[in-house]
Amino acid sequence: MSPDPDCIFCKIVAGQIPSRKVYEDDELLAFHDINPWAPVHFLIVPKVHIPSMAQLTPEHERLMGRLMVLAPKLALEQGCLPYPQGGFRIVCNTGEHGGQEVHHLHVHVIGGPRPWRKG
Ligand code: IU
Repeated sequence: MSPDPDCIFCKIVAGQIPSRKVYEDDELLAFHDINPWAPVHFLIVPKVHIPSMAQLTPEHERLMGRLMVLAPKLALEQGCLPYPQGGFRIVCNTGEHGGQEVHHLHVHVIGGPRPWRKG
């Protein structure tokens, strides 16, 4: 899917809006959440504009697999302690009832010592 000119995460992907980058490759971007719930809180997004998990098709399996394998690696790099004493939470809000506010698929990676503000 081509970039959505009204999508804030497409603008972050394009570098039109700055972000605190955690990781980037040709398909994926990770950046710190501007309103963190916990000591570690970053988002991983596919660079292509997919509105939410609800639009995923089998052609996205490799991309989403890469995203999920990347998450634990970046979590450790960002200061989450190793499993099982440490670990992290993955959240992917989908649609209105899922609490999704930004309609460009993103996975929250949240961790660090508790208590956290949410969850
Ligand atoms: P959602 O509810 O899963 O859609 O959450 C969107 C998240 O994106 C939320 O935690 C925001 O703080 C975060 N965010 C951001 O990091 N940078 C932005 O420019 C915007 C939202 I807009």
